[in-house]
Amino acid sequence: MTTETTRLADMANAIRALSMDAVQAANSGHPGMPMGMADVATVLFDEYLKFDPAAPHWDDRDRFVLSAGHGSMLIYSLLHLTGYARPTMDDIRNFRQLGSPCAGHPENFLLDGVECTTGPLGQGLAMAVGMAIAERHLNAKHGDDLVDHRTWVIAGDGCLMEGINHEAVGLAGHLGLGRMIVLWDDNNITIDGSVELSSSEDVEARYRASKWHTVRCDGHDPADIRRALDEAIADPRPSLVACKTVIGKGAPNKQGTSATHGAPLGAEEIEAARKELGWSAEPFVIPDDIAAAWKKTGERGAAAREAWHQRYEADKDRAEAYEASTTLPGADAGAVLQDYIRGLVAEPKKVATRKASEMALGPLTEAFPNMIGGSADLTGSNNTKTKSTGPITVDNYDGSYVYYGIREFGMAAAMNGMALHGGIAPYGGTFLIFSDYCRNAVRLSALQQVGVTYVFTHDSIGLGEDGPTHQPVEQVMSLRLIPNLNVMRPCDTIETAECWAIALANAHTPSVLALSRQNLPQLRGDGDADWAPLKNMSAMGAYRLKSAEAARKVVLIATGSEVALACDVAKALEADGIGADVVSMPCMELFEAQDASYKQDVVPDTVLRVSIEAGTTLGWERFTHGGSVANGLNIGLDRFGASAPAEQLFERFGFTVDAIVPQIKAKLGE
Ligand SMILES: Cc1ncc(C[n+]2csc(CCOP(=O)(O)OP(=O)(O)O)c2C)c(N)n1
Ligand SMILES: [Mg+2]
Repeated sequence: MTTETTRLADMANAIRALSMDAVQAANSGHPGMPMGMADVATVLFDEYLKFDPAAPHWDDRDRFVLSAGHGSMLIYSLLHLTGYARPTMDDIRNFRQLGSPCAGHPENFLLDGVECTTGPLGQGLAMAVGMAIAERHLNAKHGDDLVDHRTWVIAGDGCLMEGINHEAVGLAGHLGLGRMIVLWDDNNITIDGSVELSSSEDVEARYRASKWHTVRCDGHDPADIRRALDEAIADPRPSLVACKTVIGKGAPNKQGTSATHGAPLGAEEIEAARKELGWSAEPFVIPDDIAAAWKKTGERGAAAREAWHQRYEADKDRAEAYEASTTLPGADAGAVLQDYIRGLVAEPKKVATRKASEMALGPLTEAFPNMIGGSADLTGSNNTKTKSTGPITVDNYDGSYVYYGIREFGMAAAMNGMALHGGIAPYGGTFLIFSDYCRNAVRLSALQQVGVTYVFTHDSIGLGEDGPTHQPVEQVMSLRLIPNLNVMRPCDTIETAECWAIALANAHTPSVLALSRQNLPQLRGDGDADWAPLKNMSAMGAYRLKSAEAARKVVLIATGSEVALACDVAKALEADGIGADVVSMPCMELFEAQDASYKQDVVPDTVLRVSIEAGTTLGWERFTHGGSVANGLNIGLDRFGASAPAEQLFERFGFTVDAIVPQIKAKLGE
């Protein structure tokens, strides 16, 4: 062997040793994938990937996504060996243990160099599509001098088999994201055994049909890997590099079988692997010469980063433009909406909240060109497009609107990727009912702490004639189950604008806007103009929209389209001398975050409380039950809807003054 071949083999074996030893120590984990892809990853990091462990957030770094997140020891090994501050060797020793950043699957919020959280197969690759869109978009704006990086993905058979892969690959091919390169760990093995057990697909043919370039290589031959990567880089299309590998490569008795996929190799097999690989070092010890070789690899990118900084410093105007266009809206969003909201106070508008969202997006997208919108083929229904947002196309990445096609999951994952890339505030729409199609990506927005805004319209039986397949029942409440997600259901134009301001102000908490198809009266306005600046009432999560006139006997709590109904119910009760507060609760999560005295003031547990929401009642008890009075009422819908005009459905399912008032009176014993 030449010294160069030996050097690369030693470096790859360091990954193999760390991976099998860490999994053995944890007595859980996945050694097969890191051992199989060690050679490919070594060539990638040693010669191709643009990165600098000393500056892990450098804007123009290449993005590396380990989509096959179960192979987490691969990325932990790479980060450690190339000189990132973390993980330390102790972190790796504590792989999968409480407190170690080396979690079971890679988490973006635990380690620099982990660009996104992976483990749910397929989503890493789909997020990489969003990163690649962000890169091309910013490149179109600022040129090669400031934005010129690639997005590399390591994906397994599972990532390519998942449904989301079809969406992601279709979108990337259509948009011609030529700087995205997927390295497929083509080992023909999944958990159950051979891929042939479950698939007969010609993966490469599918990619080619979706306008991708494909090339094959021997994933254990550095020269062949180089040849394939060079070809991938040279081709203007996104590339799939099928790397033929042996899972668990180096474990003499288990390699090539699913036995290496997700279990420790065992002391005996590790001993045999050490012999096979010629690796005599103790566990968690890297021989000095090999550690030095890896260190050098980690220092390779410093020059490129330095050169980038020099270009950045050289042109002050360009640098300022870059900073301005990559700074997220944040709290400025609220300021931008002030005039618009004052206009609504002066001249109330009765429109659907999906329309109110479009109206708020007008000034927002004009003020913040880094808002990239889109819809999964429901642009006209989700009202996500504004005058100032032109499409992003293969010929013009400078636009700010993505026609995602009928790809809800792909859209949501791509939005996560854009947000993770940085410099972009993504938002995208579909019908609320199809949030279930992209739910795991919504969950990953929350877990990854990224500021993605979901515009989910047609939020209840109020959508009418499309019927129960399209009418959300459990969706609003079930989205509220996801931690670190603000689910907002505004009741009118002003609340919708406030919710947009909240969504954009939270760069680390994603938001769902649940918006109506049907027109809703504007309920806010009175007293709003007294504030300067305007007070964002929705930011409290819930607030008293109307105070009882007669002695207060009931507090009505409602969201979205049912707030107007609650106002009508209150009016009827007041006519009979029963005082009723109306509380609008656009966001349960934000209300829960308020202090106890505010919560007690708005939703006192000394008065009968009644919730009204055209959806699942489960969960509302926390605001209506307990305290010093009898348990309250939960008016909602715990069955599927029906196909009919909206007004008839609200009538049929009891969302009327006539149906609700007697129930409240009975509770009060009146
Ligand atoms: C969406 C999803 N479904 C199932 C799993 C559980 N799972 C983890 S790895 C894996 C097999 C993946 O096979 P492959 O990508 O070929 O990985 P390899 O065995 O080659 O390492 C499965 C089913 C998961 N992590 N995500
Ligand atoms: Mg596999």
